[in-house]
Amino acid sequence: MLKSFKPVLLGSVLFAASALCAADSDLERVMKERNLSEKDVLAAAKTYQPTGRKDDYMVFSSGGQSGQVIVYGVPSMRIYKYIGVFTPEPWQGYGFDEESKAVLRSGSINGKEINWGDTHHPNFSEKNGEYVGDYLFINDKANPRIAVINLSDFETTQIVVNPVIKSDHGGSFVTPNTEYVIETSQYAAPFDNDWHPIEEYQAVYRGAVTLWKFDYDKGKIDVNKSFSLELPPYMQDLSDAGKGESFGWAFTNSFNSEMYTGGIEKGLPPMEAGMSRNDTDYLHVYNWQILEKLAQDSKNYKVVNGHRIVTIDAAVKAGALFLIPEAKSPHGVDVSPDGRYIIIGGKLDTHASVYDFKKIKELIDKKEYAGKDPYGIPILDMQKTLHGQAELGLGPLHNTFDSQDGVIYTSLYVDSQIVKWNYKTLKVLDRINVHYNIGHLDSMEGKSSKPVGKYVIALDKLSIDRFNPIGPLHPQNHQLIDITGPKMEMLYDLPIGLGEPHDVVSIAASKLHTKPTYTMGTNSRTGKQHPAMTLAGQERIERDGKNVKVYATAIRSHINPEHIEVNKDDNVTIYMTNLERAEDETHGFTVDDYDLHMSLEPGKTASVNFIADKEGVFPFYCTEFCSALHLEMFGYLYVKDPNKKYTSAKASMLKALSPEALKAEYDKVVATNKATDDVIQSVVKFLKEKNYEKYPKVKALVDDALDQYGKIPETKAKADAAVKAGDMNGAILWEGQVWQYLVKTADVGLRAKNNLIRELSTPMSEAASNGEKAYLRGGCNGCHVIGQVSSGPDLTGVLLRHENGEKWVADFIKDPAKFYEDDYVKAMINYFNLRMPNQHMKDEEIKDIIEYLKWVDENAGLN
Ligand code: K7E
Ligand code: CUA
Repeated sequence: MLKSFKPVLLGSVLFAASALCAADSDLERVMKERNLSEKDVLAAAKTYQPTGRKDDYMVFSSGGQSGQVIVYGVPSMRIYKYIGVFTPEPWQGYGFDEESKAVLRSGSINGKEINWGDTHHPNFSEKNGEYVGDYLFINDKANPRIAVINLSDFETTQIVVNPVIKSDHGGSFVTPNTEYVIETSQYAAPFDNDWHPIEEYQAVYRGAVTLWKFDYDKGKIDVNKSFSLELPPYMQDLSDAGKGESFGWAFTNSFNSEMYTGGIEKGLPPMEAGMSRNDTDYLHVYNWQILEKLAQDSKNYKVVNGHRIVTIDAAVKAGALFLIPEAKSPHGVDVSPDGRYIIIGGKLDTHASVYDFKKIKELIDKKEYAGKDPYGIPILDMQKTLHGQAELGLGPLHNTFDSQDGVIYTSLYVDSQIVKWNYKTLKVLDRINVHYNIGHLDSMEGKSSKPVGKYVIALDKLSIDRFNPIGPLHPQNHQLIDITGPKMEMLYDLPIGLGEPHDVVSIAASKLHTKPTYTMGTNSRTGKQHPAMTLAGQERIERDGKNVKVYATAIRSHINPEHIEVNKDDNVTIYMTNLERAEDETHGFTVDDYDLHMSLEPGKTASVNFIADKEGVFPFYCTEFCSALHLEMFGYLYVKDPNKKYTSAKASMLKALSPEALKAEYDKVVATNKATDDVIQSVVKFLKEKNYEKYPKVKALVDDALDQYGKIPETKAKADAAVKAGDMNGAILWEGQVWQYLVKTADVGLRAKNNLIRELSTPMSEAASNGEKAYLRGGCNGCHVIGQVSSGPDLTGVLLRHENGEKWVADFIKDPAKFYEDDYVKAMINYFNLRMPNQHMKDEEIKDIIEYLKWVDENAGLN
């Protein structure tokens, strides 16, 4: 096996043709030890991201019963974030600070707080049917709601509650220019909130599709401009919006054309039997452009719970609603990228059905109907609208598309397979086993009008034997499959440890434009400036009767104020602004025992509100390990009962230091500060000489460093004043604070310097870059550290150290032993007590290494 392995790998991405013998024998050994096949290693090479390498696609997965959205990368399948949506998420402070609570609580239903959600279908904002990485929408099936997530910071900014339906499933689907977000009911129920017995099912119970109007510029659903269409109680299911040819239309499945109502407890056959009795159910076809107009005239709609519902009658009269029989109990309905075909998974049928919108439209235009349903909705003939059916296997559920014309991938739930087929020719092309019981699947941007393909992700419901056991509740399994070749290739299994994701959507990472930090004082949930934004020097505590407002700031590494004193039962609000401007300098904030938390990314202002109903002393602290003095970033909340008498204990138990000891300590701090400042000055000199202002990223870091540095004079003045006043203790503490600022300045300054060096270094030629790789592969860095003497000599300038340096170095690498008796080399061997070994470099590699060393010399001045 290993014999046949070499040629495969030599041609592969994993190793350049110049791979060393040493390297592939290591590989062979690891493969043997870990029992990996060639295919495994190839799959690893296709998914592995070396440290620092970023993913090509970002995947947004519904979090199922967790009520959240999970974000991971492709091809690495590394998880990036869990976005709090319908459920509190403490890390982000979601549901624990006031700003996010306002969002979460806007999802309350009829006054009841809802703290969980069953998320099913995420979708991106679209332009011309193509994904735009501005917004993500997701539905909650259990408590029919839609959430809007702003992709500039991956935060949930809006939740709307459906006023007329009681559960949803066909959401959230987006029309091609994000005009509307579609949400369709699942289980029929009365629109109003009254009691209606099941005998009134056909008369009063209803389904509906809600068209939520999206205001793109505001990034918000406009509830007042949104409306619904009344539908029969057929148990509507998944939906999709038409595009291209079918623009303006939308399609929704259903599974209870029987209008069966169950009653197992009364001895009646169960729902599952009654609802799968008919051979066909109904595909609903409706035109949202016509409905939009109908919703402007009150004779076409009724108002329930303050919401407009266009009636079935009005929609039928206007030619905006039709039914087409579909194979019984279907599940997914997906419109092809060009909008011409509508593909429906059979679920209980082994077929997928392909409907041709052209044919549908012709029948509609000719008003050629096969009949009417009991609600008067025209029915179009199934056979006359079908392009055809393809026999795929057991339990076809969902579809996703490829960049190749006509190519589609369909999940088979019962068979645990993905079938690749062509919806135009109706031919099956390939199939692959997945593990196990797949629901949705998604190729990259696979449901947009321009699918990329490349990979398919299989969302497997069961994972049984795939992972280490973690108890009876198993993770879901998201499998990554390579679809670039004629045969699908399994690459990777990702256990999902948070809820049952139903669906994912994927987008090219380049289409996401996230902000690195907030504009100072931003309320991230509104995107606007927070009215309680507090800048340095504005920190204060305001009291108005029982209402106490604390305007606080956080910056490495203190919270200001550090002591907050309130009376028992005061209504306390702490507004906090993170004054940091540097990326990734997040602080968190909590008050112990009060069930509060906020996450403060740089520039963010958030707040916590609570009734101080418990008397005592409560530490509050920063919850992100933000600096070397993060543990010191805390303070105390004192809650005092104003009606109680307290006895005081002895104030201090420490003996005072002698004046000499104090003076010595003071001198030591001052000397340390001087030394630290020298380091800073050398960094500043370097930065200035190299015109750091020209590099925005470096400049941002330097600005941040100067922020810290700028606080020194004021602090230093306090120290000096303390010396004058004879308060040496105070002087030491203030000088200590000066040191804090110096250290933070130095920390950020050095980061700026490293960044600048990266900016300034000349780009490596291909040969030099190959040389660096050969250098690393050969393990040269084990002894030689560029820029510094290590267990071998520094190689900076090595080419200049010898006459005819390039040749000398090349010869030396080729056969070091030849030089062992050479005077210079002998001296080196003695000094380092090591001999340069023969690394068996090929000539080409040696040439490249010389190029690399030239590059090192060119950039030597940057160290
Ligand atoms: Cu689970 Cu789209 Cu809600 Cu199918 S759905 S599996
Ligand atoms: Cu701020 Cu830890």
